[in-house]
Amino acid sequence: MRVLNNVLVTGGSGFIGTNFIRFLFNREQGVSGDGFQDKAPEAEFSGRVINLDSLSYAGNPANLSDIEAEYGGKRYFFIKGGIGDSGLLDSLFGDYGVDTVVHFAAESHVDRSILGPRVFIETNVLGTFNLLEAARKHWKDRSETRFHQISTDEVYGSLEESGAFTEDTAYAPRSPYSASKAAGDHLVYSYFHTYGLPVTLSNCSNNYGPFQFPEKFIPLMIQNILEGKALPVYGDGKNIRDWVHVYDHNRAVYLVLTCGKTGEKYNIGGENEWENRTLLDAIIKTVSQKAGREEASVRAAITYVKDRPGHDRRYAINCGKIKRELGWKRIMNFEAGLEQTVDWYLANQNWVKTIQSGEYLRWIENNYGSR
Ligand code: NAD
Ligand code: TDX
Repeated sequence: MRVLNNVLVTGGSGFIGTNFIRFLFNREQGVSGDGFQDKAPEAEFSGRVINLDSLSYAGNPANLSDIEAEYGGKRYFFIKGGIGDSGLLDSLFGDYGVDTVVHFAAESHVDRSILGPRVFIETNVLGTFNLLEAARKHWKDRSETRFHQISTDEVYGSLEESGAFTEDTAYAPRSPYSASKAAGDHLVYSYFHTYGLPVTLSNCSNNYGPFQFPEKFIPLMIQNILEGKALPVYGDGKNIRDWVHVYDHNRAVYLVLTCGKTGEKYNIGGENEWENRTLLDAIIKTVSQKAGREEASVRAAITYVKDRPGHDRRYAINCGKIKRELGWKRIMNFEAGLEQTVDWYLANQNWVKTIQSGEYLRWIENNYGSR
Protein backbone atom coordinates (compact mmCIF):
# COMPACT_ATOMS: atom_id res chain seq x y z
CA MET A 1 0.00 0.00 0.00
CA ARG A 2 1.40 3.39 -1.03
CA VAL A 3 1.71 6.07 1.65
CA LEU A 4 0.69 9.57 0.59
CA ASN A 5 3.17 12.20 1.71
CA ASN A 6 3.08 15.47 -0.23
CA VAL A 7 -0.13 15.48 -2.19
CA LEU A 8 -0.72 18.14 -4.83
CA VAL A 9 -4.49 18.36 -5.25
CA THR A 10 -5.49 20.49 -8.24
CA GLY A 11 -8.95 22.05 -8.17
CA GLY A 12 -9.25 21.35 -4.44
CA SER A 13 -11.63 24.28 -3.94
CA GLY A 14 -14.28 22.88 -6.30
CA PHE A 15 -16.98 20.35 -5.51
CA ILE A 16 -15.20 16.98 -5.58
CA GLY A 17 -11.74 18.34 -4.67
CA THR A 18 -13.15 20.02 -1.56
CA ASN A 19 -14.80 16.80 -0.50
CA PHE A 20 -11.58 14.88 -1.19
CA ILE A 21 -9.49 17.17 1.03
CA ARG A 22 -12.16 17.05 3.74
CA PHE A 23 -12.08 13.26 3.41
CA LEU A 24 -8.29 13.15 3.86
CA PHE A 25 -8.57 15.26 7.00
CA ASN A 26 -11.56 13.27 8.17
CA ARG A 27 -14.04 16.14 8.00
CA GLU A 28 -17.12 14.50 6.63
CA GLN A 29 -20.61 15.78 7.23
CA GLY A 30 -22.48 13.08 9.15
CA VAL A 31 -25.44 11.32 7.65
CA SER A 32 -28.04 8.99 9.02
CA GLY A 33 -28.71 5.68 7.32
CA ASP A 34 -25.95 3.49 6.07
CA GLY A 35 -23.47 6.11 4.95
CA PHE A 36 -20.16 7.26 6.45
CA GLN A 37 -19.79 4.30 8.72
CA ASP A 38 -16.50 2.95 7.60
CA LYS A 39 -13.34 4.30 9.15
CA ALA A 40 -12.18 7.52 7.55
CA PRO A 41 -8.51 7.43 6.53
CA GLU A 42 -7.36 10.06 9.02
CA ALA A 43 -5.18 7.63 10.90
CA GLU A 44 -3.59 6.54 7.65
CA PHE A 45 -3.10 9.98 6.15
CA SER A 46 -0.49 11.99 7.96
CA GLY A 47 0.91 13.81 4.95
CA ARG A 48 0.56 17.32 3.55
CA VAL A 49 -1.94 18.65 1.04
CA ILE A 50 -1.04 21.40 -1.40
CA ASN A 51 -4.27 22.67 -2.93
CA LEU A 52 -3.61 24.47 -6.23
CA ASP A 53 -6.75 26.19 -7.46
CA SER A 54 -7.19 29.18 -9.75
CA LEU A 55 -10.54 29.97 -8.08
CA SER A 56 -12.52 30.06 -11.28
CA TYR A 57 -16.25 30.74 -10.88
CA ALA A 58 -16.52 27.18 -9.45
CA GLY A 59 -13.78 27.43 -6.83
CA ASN A 60 -14.57 28.57 -3.30
CA PRO A 61 -11.81 28.71 -0.66
CA ALA A 62 -14.41 29.11 2.11
CA ASN A 63 -15.24 25.42 1.58
CA LEU A 64 -12.03 24.59 3.44
CA SER A 65 -11.83 27.41 5.98
CA ASP A 66 -11.96 24.98 8.92
CA ILE A 67 -9.14 22.90 7.42
CA GLU A 68 -7.17 26.10 6.80
CA ALA A 69 -7.70 27.18 10.43
CA GLU A 70 -6.50 23.89 11.85
CA TYR A 71 -3.83 22.74 9.42
CA GLY A 72 -2.93 25.86 7.39
CA GLY A 73 0.84 26.29 6.98
CA LYS A 74 1.45 22.92 8.66
CA ARG A 75 -0.25 20.17 6.72
CA TYR A 76 -2.49 22.21 4.41
CA PHE A 77 -1.27 24.80 1.91
CA PHE A 78 -3.61 26.72 -0.35
CA ILE A 79 -2.02 28.18 -3.47
CA LYS A 80 -4.10 30.41 -5.72
CA GLY A 81 -2.90 29.73 -9.23
CA GLY A 82 -3.62 27.94 -12.47
CA ILE A 83 -2.34 24.69 -13.93
CA GLY A 84 -1.50 26.73 -17.03
CA ASP A 85 1.35 28.40 -15.11
CA SER A 86 4.37 26.14 -15.71
CA GLY A 87 6.68 28.31 -13.58
CA LEU A 88 4.36 27.99 -10.61
CA LEU A 89 4.07 24.22 -11.08
CA ASP A 90 7.85 23.99 -11.20
CA SER A 91 8.28 25.77 -7.90
CA LEU A 92 5.48 23.79 -6.20
CA PHE A 93 6.99 20.44 -7.18
CA GLY A 94 10.37 21.66 -5.94
CA ASP A 95 9.33 23.48 -2.76
CA TYR A 96 6.92 20.87 -1.46
CA GLY A 97 8.59 17.70 -2.74
CA VAL A 98 5.33 16.67 -4.36
CA ASP A 99 5.12 12.87 -4.69
CA THR A 100 1.43 12.51 -5.52
CA VAL A 101 -0.79 14.47 -7.87
CA VAL A 102 -4.56 14.16 -7.72
CA HIS A 103 -5.76 16.10 -10.72
CA PHE A 104 -9.32 17.36 -10.24
CA ALA A 105 -8.91 20.84 -11.74
CA ALA A 106 -11.09 21.25 -14.79
CA GLU A 107 -13.85 23.12 -16.46
CA SER A 108 -16.62 20.69 -15.58
CA HIS A 109 -19.98 21.87 -16.91
CA VAL A 110 -21.23 20.49 -20.23
CA ASP A 111 -23.58 23.43 -20.90
CA ARG A 112 -20.72 25.90 -20.51
CA SER A 113 -18.59 23.85 -22.89
CA ILE A 114 -21.28 24.26 -25.53
CA LEU A 115 -21.49 28.01 -24.99
CA GLY A 116 -17.72 28.59 -24.79
CA PRO A 117 -15.41 25.64 -25.45
CA ARG A 118 -12.03 27.45 -25.54
CA VAL A 119 -11.37 27.50 -21.80
CA PHE A 120 -12.15 23.75 -21.70
CA ILE A 121 -9.30 23.10 -24.11
CA GLU A 122 -7.01 25.45 -22.20
CA THR A 123 -7.66 23.91 -18.79
CA ASN A 124 -8.57 20.29 -19.47
CA VAL A 125 -6.09 19.66 -22.27
CA LEU A 126 -3.24 22.19 -22.03
CA GLY A 127 -3.45 22.43 -18.23
CA THR A 128 -3.20 18.65 -17.93
CA PHE A 129 -0.26 18.70 -20.33
CA ASN A 130 1.56 21.30 -18.16
CA LEU A 131 1.00 19.23 -15.06
CA LEU A 132 2.32 16.10 -16.77
CA GLU A 133 5.40 17.98 -17.91
CA ALA A 134 6.12 19.19 -14.37
CA ALA A 135 5.76 15.65 -13.02
CA ARG A 136 8.00 14.25 -15.77
CA LYS A 137 10.68 16.80 -15.01
CA HIS A 138 10.63 16.51 -11.22
CA TRP A 139 10.10 12.79 -10.90
CA LYS A 140 12.89 11.71 -13.22
CA ASP A 141 15.00 10.34 -10.41
CA ARG A 142 12.29 9.58 -7.88
CA SER A 143 10.41 6.42 -7.08
CA GLU A 144 7.13 6.10 -5.20
CA THR A 145 5.38 8.83 -7.14
CA ARG A 146 1.89 8.83 -8.63
CA PHE A 147 -0.09 10.99 -11.03
CA HIS A 148 -3.81 10.34 -10.76
CA GLN A 149 -6.15 11.68 -13.42
CA ILE A 150 -9.76 12.26 -12.41
CA SER A 151 -11.90 11.52 -15.42
CA THR A 152 -15.51 10.96 -16.26
CA ASP A 153 -17.82 8.38 -17.80
CA GLU A 154 -18.75 10.98 -20.43
CA VAL A 155 -15.57 10.20 -22.40
CA TYR A 156 -17.14 6.87 -23.39
CA GLY A 157 -20.00 8.57 -25.24
CA SER A 158 -23.69 7.75 -25.08
CA LEU A 159 -25.51 4.45 -24.49
CA GLU A 160 -28.91 3.22 -25.65
CA GLU A 161 -31.23 1.34 -23.24
CA SER A 162 -28.84 -1.49 -22.42
CA GLY A 163 -25.18 -2.08 -21.66
CA ALA A 164 -22.65 -0.32 -19.46
CA PHE A 165 -19.21 1.22 -19.99
CA THR A 166 -16.26 -0.97 -19.01
CA GLU A 167 -12.61 0.04 -18.85
CA ASP A 168 -12.23 -1.43 -22.35
CA THR A 169 -14.97 0.67 -23.95
CA ALA A 170 -13.44 2.87 -26.65
CA TYR A 171 -13.58 6.60 -26.03
CA ALA A 172 -16.28 8.37 -28.09
CA PRO A 173 -16.80 11.81 -26.52
CA ARG A 174 -19.63 13.93 -27.93
CA SER A 175 -19.43 17.33 -26.18
CA PRO A 176 -16.54 19.81 -26.06
CA TYR A 177 -16.34 19.02 -22.33
CA SER A 178 -16.04 15.27 -22.75
CA ALA A 179 -13.72 15.65 -25.75
CA SER A 180 -11.40 17.86 -23.69
CA LYS A 181 -11.42 15.33 -20.82
CA ALA A 182 -10.73 12.50 -23.27
CA ALA A 183 -7.79 14.43 -24.72
CA GLY A 184 -6.39 14.94 -21.21
CA ASP A 185 -6.77 11.22 -20.48
CA HIS A 186 -4.97 10.27 -23.69
CA LEU A 187 -2.07 12.54 -22.76
CA VAL A 188 -1.89 10.95 -19.31
CA TYR A 189 -1.71 7.48 -20.85
CA SER A 190 0.87 8.60 -23.37
CA TYR A 191 3.16 9.74 -20.53
CA PHE A 192 2.88 6.30 -18.97
CA HIS A 193 3.77 4.48 -22.17
CA THR A 194 6.36 6.94 -23.47
CA TYR A 195 8.10 8.20 -20.34
CA GLY A 196 7.13 5.59 -17.76
CA LEU A 197 5.35 8.19 -15.63
CA PRO A 198 3.46 6.26 -12.92
CA VAL A 199 -0.11 7.18 -13.69
CA THR A 200 -3.56 5.91 -12.76
CA LEU A 201 -6.93 7.09 -14.05
CA SER A 202 -10.48 6.82 -12.81
CA ASN A 203 -13.67 7.41 -14.78
CA CYS A 204 -16.61 8.25 -12.57
CA SER A 205 -20.29 8.80 -13.21
CA ASN A 206 -22.38 11.79 -11.99
CA ASN A 207 -21.50 12.84 -8.45
CA TYR A 208 -23.86 14.42 -5.95
CA GLY A 209 -23.41 15.68 -2.40
CA PRO A 210 -22.43 18.79 -0.41
CA PHE A 211 -20.56 21.72 -2.01
CA GLN A 212 -21.70 21.03 -5.60
CA PHE A 213 -21.97 24.19 -7.65
CA PRO A 214 -25.66 25.03 -8.11
CA GLU A 215 -25.53 24.93 -11.91
CA LYS A 216 -25.58 21.10 -11.83
CA PHE A 217 -28.88 19.18 -11.95
CA ILE A 218 -29.39 18.14 -8.31
CA PRO A 219 -28.37 21.37 -6.52
CA LEU A 220 -29.99 23.49 -9.25
CA MET A 221 -33.31 21.74 -8.72
CA ILE A 222 -33.05 21.89 -4.91
CA GLN A 223 -32.34 25.60 -5.08
CA ASN A 224 -35.02 26.41 -7.65
CA ILE A 225 -37.62 24.60 -5.55
CA LEU A 226 -36.59 26.61 -2.49
CA GLU A 227 -36.81 29.84 -4.48
CA GLY A 228 -40.11 28.95 -6.16
CA LYS A 229 -38.55 29.08 -9.62
CA ALA A 230 -39.22 26.99 -12.74
CA LEU A 231 -37.58 23.54 -12.85
CA PRO A 232 -36.03 23.27 -16.33
CA VAL A 233 -35.91 19.72 -17.71
CA TYR A 234 -34.02 19.32 -20.98
CA GLY A 235 -35.77 17.55 -23.88
CA ASP A 236 -38.15 14.77 -22.87
CA GLY A 237 -36.53 14.26 -19.44
CA LYS A 238 -35.82 10.62 -20.24
CA ASN A 239 -32.04 10.91 -20.38
CA ILE A 240 -30.43 8.61 -17.86
CA ARG A 241 -27.52 9.24 -15.54
CA ASP A 242 -25.84 7.02 -12.97
CA TRP A 243 -25.44 8.85 -9.65
CA VAL A 244 -22.79 8.21 -7.02
CA HIS A 245 -22.25 10.11 -3.78
CA VAL A 246 -19.08 12.19 -3.80
CA TYR A 247 -17.96 10.43 -0.62
CA ASP A 248 -18.02 7.05 -2.35
CA HIS A 249 -16.17 8.53 -5.34
CA ASN A 250 -13.45 9.91 -3.07
CA ARG A 251 -13.12 6.64 -1.14
CA ALA A 252 -12.51 5.00 -4.51
CA VAL A 253 -9.91 7.61 -5.53
CA TYR A 254 -8.10 7.09 -2.22
CA LEU A 255 -8.06 3.32 -2.82
CA VAL A 256 -6.66 3.76 -6.33
CA LEU A 257 -3.97 6.12 -5.02
CA THR A 258 -2.88 3.75 -2.30
CA CYS A 259 -3.52 0.33 -3.84
CA GLY A 260 -4.13 0.80 -7.59
CA LYS A 261 -1.75 -0.44 -10.25
CA THR A 262 0.10 2.09 -12.39
CA GLY A 263 -0.95 2.29 -16.01
CA GLU A 264 -4.45 1.13 -15.06
CA LYS A 265 -7.79 2.85 -15.15
CA TYR A 266 -10.74 2.13 -12.89
CA ASN A 267 -14.41 2.84 -13.50
CA ILE A 268 -16.38 4.21 -10.54
CA GLY A 269 -20.16 4.33 -10.42
CA GLY A 270 -23.16 4.07 -8.16
CA GLU A 271 -25.02 1.31 -10.02
CA ASN A 272 -27.85 3.76 -9.54
CA GLU A 273 -29.47 4.85 -12.79
CA TRP A 274 -32.21 7.44 -12.89
CA GLU A 275 -34.17 9.10 -15.66
CA ASN A 276 -33.87 12.84 -15.09
CA ARG A 277 -37.64 13.30 -14.73
CA THR A 278 -37.90 10.50 -12.14
CA LEU A 279 -34.94 11.85 -10.23
CA LEU A 280 -36.60 15.25 -10.22
CA ASP A 281 -39.69 13.64 -8.68
CA ALA A 282 -37.53 12.24 -5.87
CA ILE A 283 -35.88 15.63 -5.33
CA ILE A 284 -39.27 17.36 -5.25
CA LYS A 285 -40.57 14.89 -2.68
CA THR A 286 -37.53 15.25 -0.41
CA VAL A 287 -37.25 19.03 -0.61
CA SER A 288 -41.01 19.62 -0.24
CA GLN A 289 -41.10 17.46 2.86
CA LYS A 290 -38.05 19.02 4.49
CA ALA A 291 -38.76 22.63 3.54
CA GLY A 292 -42.52 22.49 4.10
CA ARG A 293 -43.55 23.11 0.48
CA GLU A 294 -46.74 21.84 -1.12
CA GLU A 295 -45.64 19.04 -3.44
CA ALA A 296 -48.31 19.60 -6.09
CA SER A 297 -47.46 23.26 -6.55
CA VAL A 298 -43.75 22.49 -6.71
CA ARG A 299 -44.49 19.87 -9.35
CA ALA A 300 -46.39 22.47 -11.37
CA ALA A 301 -43.09 24.34 -11.80
CA ILE A 302 -41.58 21.54 -13.94
CA THR A 303 -40.86 23.08 -17.34
CA TYR A 304 -39.72 21.05 -20.33
CA VAL A 305 -37.23 23.23 -22.18
CA LYS A 306 -35.20 22.99 -25.39
CA ASP A 307 -32.82 20.03 -25.29
CA ARG A 308 -29.08 20.36 -24.72
CA PRO A 309 -27.37 20.05 -28.16
CA GLY A 310 -25.77 16.60 -28.53
CA HIS A 311 -27.36 15.54 -25.23
CA ASP A 312 -26.01 12.09 -24.33
CA ARG A 313 -28.94 9.74 -23.81
CA ARG A 314 -27.68 7.37 -21.18
CA TYR A 315 -24.59 6.65 -19.08
CA ALA A 316 -24.08 3.46 -17.10
CA ILE A 317 -20.90 2.24 -15.49
CA ASN A 318 -19.65 -1.26 -14.93
CA CYS A 319 -17.46 -0.88 -11.84
CA GLY A 320 -16.67 -4.58 -11.43
CA LYS A 321 -12.93 -4.04 -11.78
CA ILE A 322 -12.46 -1.71 -8.79
CA LYS A 323 -14.72 -3.94 -6.70
CA ARG A 324 -12.90 -7.08 -7.65
CA GLU A 325 -9.32 -5.81 -7.64
CA LEU A 326 -9.36 -3.18 -4.88
CA GLY A 327 -12.33 -4.28 -2.78
CA TRP A 328 -14.25 -1.01 -3.21
CA LYS A 329 -17.98 -0.90 -2.78
CA ARG A 330 -20.50 1.90 -2.62
CA ILE A 331 -21.60 2.49 0.97
CA MET A 332 -23.96 5.44 0.49
CA ASN A 333 -27.52 4.45 -0.09
CA PHE A 334 -29.07 6.90 -2.57
CA GLU A 335 -32.13 7.84 -0.52
CA ALA A 336 -29.98 8.62 2.55
CA GLY A 337 -27.44 10.45 0.38
CA LEU A 338 -30.09 12.58 -1.30
CA GLU A 339 -31.56 13.47 2.09
CA GLN A 340 -28.14 14.41 3.41
CA THR A 341 -27.55 16.55 0.32
CA VAL A 342 -30.88 18.36 0.65
CA ASP A 343 -30.20 18.91 4.38
CA TRP A 344 -26.80 20.35 3.52
CA TYR A 345 -28.24 22.85 1.03
CA LEU A 346 -30.98 23.84 3.47
CA ALA A 347 -28.38 24.45 6.17
CA ASN A 348 -26.01 26.29 3.84
CA GLN A 349 -28.19 28.83 2.08
CA ASN A 350 -25.58 31.53 2.80
CA TRP A 351 -23.06 29.50 0.79
CA VAL A 352 -25.49 29.36 -2.13
CA LYS A 353 -26.52 33.03 -1.84
CA THR A 354 -22.89 34.15 -1.91
CA ILE A 355 -22.33 32.19 -5.12
CA GLN A 356 -25.56 33.48 -6.64
CA SER A 357 -24.75 37.11 -6.01
CA GLY A 358 -21.46 37.10 -7.91
CA GLU A 359 -20.21 36.11 -11.32
CA TYR A 360 -22.72 33.24 -11.53
CA LEU A 361 -25.69 35.64 -11.52
CA ARG A 362 -24.25 37.61 -14.43
CA TRP A 363 -23.57 34.39 -16.36
CA ILE A 364 -27.14 33.13 -15.85
CA GLU A 365 -28.60 36.49 -16.90
CA ASN A 366 -26.41 36.64 -20.00
CA ASN A 367 -27.16 33.08 -21.09
CA TYR A 368 -30.60 32.20 -19.80
CA GLY A 369 -32.31 35.51 -18.95
CA SER A 370 -33.92 35.37 -15.51
CA ARG A 371 -33.83 31.58 -14.86
P1 NAD B 1 -15.91 21.95 -10.22
O1 NAD B 1 -16.22 22.75 -11.44
O2 NAD B 1 -16.84 22.01 -9.06
O3 NAD B 1 -14.46 22.33 -9.68
C1 NAD B 1 -13.36 22.54 -10.52
C2 NAD B 1 -12.27 23.23 -9.72
O4 NAD B 1 -11.15 23.41 -10.57
C3 NAD B 1 -12.66 24.63 -9.22
O5 NAD B 1 -12.26 24.80 -7.88
C4 NAD B 1 -11.89 25.57 -10.14
O6 NAD B 1 -11.58 26.81 -9.53
C5 NAD B 1 -10.65 24.75 -10.44
N1 NAD B 1 -9.99 25.14 -11.68
C6 NAD B 1 -10.58 25.39 -12.88
N2 NAD B 1 -9.65 25.74 -13.78
C7 NAD B 1 -8.44 25.69 -13.15
C8 NAD B 1 -7.10 25.94 -13.54
N3 NAD B 1 -6.81 26.30 -14.79
N4 NAD B 1 -6.12 25.79 -12.63
C9 NAD B 1 -6.40 25.41 -11.36
N5 NAD B 1 -7.65 25.20 -10.93
C10 NAD B 1 -8.66 25.33 -11.81
O7 NAD B 1 -15.74 20.46 -10.74
P2 NAD B 1 -16.02 19.08 -10.00
O8 NAD B 1 -17.43 18.69 -10.24
O9 NAD B 1 -15.50 19.13 -8.62
O10 NAD B 1 -15.12 18.10 -10.88
C11 NAD B 1 -13.78 17.80 -10.51
C12 NAD B 1 -13.19 16.82 -11.49
O11 NAD B 1 -13.96 15.63 -11.52
C13 NAD B 1 -13.16 17.32 -12.93
O12 NAD B 1 -11.95 16.90 -13.51
C14 NAD B 1 -14.35 16.63 -13.59
O13 NAD B 1 -14.13 16.45 -14.96
C15 NAD B 1 -14.36 15.31 -12.84
N6 NAD B 1 -15.65 14.63 -12.75
C16 NAD B 1 -16.74 15.29 -12.25
C17 NAD B 1 -17.94 14.61 -12.09
C18 NAD B 1 -19.17 15.30 -11.52
O14 NAD B 1 -20.25 14.70 -11.52
N7 NAD B 1 -19.06 16.52 -11.00
C19 NAD B 1 -18.04 13.27 -12.46
C20 NAD B 1 -16.90 12.63 -12.98
C21 NAD B 1 -15.72 13.31 -13.11
O1 TDX C 1 -31.13 22.43 -15.86
C1 TDX C 1 -30.84 21.27 -16.20
N1 TDX C 1 -31.82 20.45 -16.70
C2 TDX C 1 -31.58 19.18 -17.13
O2 TDX C 1 -32.50 18.48 -17.59
C3 TDX C 1 -29.50 20.74 -16.09
C4 TDX C 1 -28.39 21.59 -15.55
C5 TDX C 1 -29.28 19.45 -16.51
N2 TDX C 1 -30.27 18.69 -17.03
C6 TDX C 1 -29.99 17.31 -17.45
C7 TDX C 1 -28.79 17.12 -18.35
C8 TDX C 1 -28.26 15.77 -17.94
O3 TDX C 1 -28.96 14.76 -18.65
O4 TDX C 1 -29.66 16.59 -16.24
C9 TDX C 1 -28.59 15.66 -16.46
C10 TDX C 1 -27.44 16.02 -15.55
O5 TDX C 1 -26.91 17.26 -16.00
P1 TDX C 1 -25.61 17.94 -15.32
O6 TDX C 1 -25.83 18.08 -13.87
O7 TDX C 1 -25.28 19.15 -16.13
O8 TDX C 1 -24.52 16.79 -15.49
P2 TDX C 1 -23.92 16.03 -16.76
O9 TDX C 1 -24.05 16.81 -17.98
O10 TDX C 1 -24.49 14.64 -16.75
O11 TDX C 1 -22.36 16.00 -16.34
C11 TDX C 1 -21.94 15.75 -14.97
O12 TDX C 1 -21.56 14.41 -14.80
C12 TDX C 1 -20.36 13.98 -15.40
C13 TDX C 1 -20.81 16.68 -14.58
O13 TDX C 1 -21.20 18.02 -14.77
C14 TDX C 1 -19.54 16.36 -15.33
O14 TDX C 1 -18.46 17.16 -14.86
C15 TDX C 1 -19.19 14.91 -15.11
O15 TDX C 1 -18.11 14.56 -15.89
